[in-house]
Amino acid sequence: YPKAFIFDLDGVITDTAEFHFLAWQKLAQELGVSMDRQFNEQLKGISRMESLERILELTPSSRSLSYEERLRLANQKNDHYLEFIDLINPDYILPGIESLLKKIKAQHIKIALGSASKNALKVLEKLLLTNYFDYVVDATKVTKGKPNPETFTTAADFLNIPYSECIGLEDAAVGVEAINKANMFSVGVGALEHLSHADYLVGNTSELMFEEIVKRYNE
Ligand code: B16
Ligand code: MG
Repeated sequence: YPKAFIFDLDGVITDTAEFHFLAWQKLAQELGVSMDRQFNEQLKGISRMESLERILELTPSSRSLSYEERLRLANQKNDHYLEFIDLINPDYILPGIESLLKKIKAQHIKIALGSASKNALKVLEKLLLTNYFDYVVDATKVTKGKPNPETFTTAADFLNIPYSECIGLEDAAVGVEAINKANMFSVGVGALEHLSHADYLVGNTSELMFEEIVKRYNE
């Protein structure tokens, strides 16, 4: 058996991507630019400030914004996001996730979170999932975000488990890249067109089966 499972949050445990999208869209409107779901794909898994930079690239006039002004915009987006997050509850856990967490726990395998979000702890609490996690890596614990492997290696280092005995689960292309660079086994959740580099790919979370993941890991 592998010794640890490291889960991404947004897009794997819960679909906060939708709330990030709505919050960014609200900010974009306030800035007088429009952004669609297609554009939102590239924001998955990357940090708040990096996401803001990509949105500001859509508005030529924003080039001159100072760091303080950018920070204010990022905070504004987060305020919008927190309003959405306040409304979530365990019904927002994606299908198959809680049963997978239970199966992993039953085998006494460690579970960690590897998220680029500064709001990860709050989201886990809202979903009543905190107790499943032996360690939580969020954006406050790493300096280099995905696709850098630091998010995942930080979790494995804390748990004192060799990277080759860890399995990472991700919905973002940069996230799968981070897992691969850490020399862990990557499980992608999503479409082949974005995640062809995953060691094992499923279309959605309801297809995540403990036995099958372990079988692929051992192959
Ligand atoms: P925050 P993950 C990521 O979470 C999201 O995918 C990404 O869209 C977001 O910008 C990032 O967290 C930062 O979130 O603004 O809450 O700090 O997929 O790594 O769990
Ligand atoms: Mg994600």
